[in-house]
Amino acid sequence: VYGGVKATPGEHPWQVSLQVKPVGSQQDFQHTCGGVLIKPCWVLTAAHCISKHNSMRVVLGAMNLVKDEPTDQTVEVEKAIIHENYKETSEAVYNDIGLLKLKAVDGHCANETKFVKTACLPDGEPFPDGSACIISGWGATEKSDYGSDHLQDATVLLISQERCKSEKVYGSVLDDSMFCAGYLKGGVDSCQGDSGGPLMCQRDKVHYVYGLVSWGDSCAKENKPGVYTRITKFTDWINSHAV
Ligand code: 4AZ
Repeated sequence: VYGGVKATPGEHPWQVSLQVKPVGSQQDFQHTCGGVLIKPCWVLTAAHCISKHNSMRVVLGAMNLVKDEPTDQTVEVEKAIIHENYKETSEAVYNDIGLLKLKAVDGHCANETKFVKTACLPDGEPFPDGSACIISGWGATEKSDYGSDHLQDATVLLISQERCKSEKVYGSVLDDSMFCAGYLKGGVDSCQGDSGGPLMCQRDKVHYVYGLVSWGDSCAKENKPGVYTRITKFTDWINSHAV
């Protein structure tokens, strides 16, 4: 996250770190993406984060990824589901959504605590353009291309499809599986390593996963806001697969 601040413990209890271990390697698991806990055994993430060949795990309740914290819950991924219309081109990433089913131990995947909670899927009501929403992640920052040990967050504003499809922004490669959020002047944005993580919007004290960090032309640049998977387009898909 560019232009963000350190998150506070328990502020983003649905945020997960998706970690991958290269096959046959003796290396430890490495953070690759974010994700969002939506049910005790289900995590939503970007399809482009899902590895076909490597074993994956999820860490819940974490703040500092390089420290073992008492709030951490580490859970194996039992299976991954990639959206059937997921497509990546040189221009854009379409339908960038997937689900991870966590492996239960003694009948439990995530244990709900102050630091681990599920996020709500959006109801029918869209959030208006200009709404202030929150992104979070361990991705690259203005201080480090390698990302941040400590979870960061920032407020971003929802940008209308019309503005984001203008030629000076992303043009017609943007489709309705995506939306833009951030600031056209730049400075505050999601970045590499934040992918798959949440963009949360709040209404009446309820936090909804409204977007997933998906792509963008670099990070925090003028006229190149972050592009997010539009969760309202996928609620039926999520509800039919995460069962
Ligand atoms: C990436 O490479 C990436 N500024 C993620 C988010 C954004 C750009 C790139 C949005 O994973």
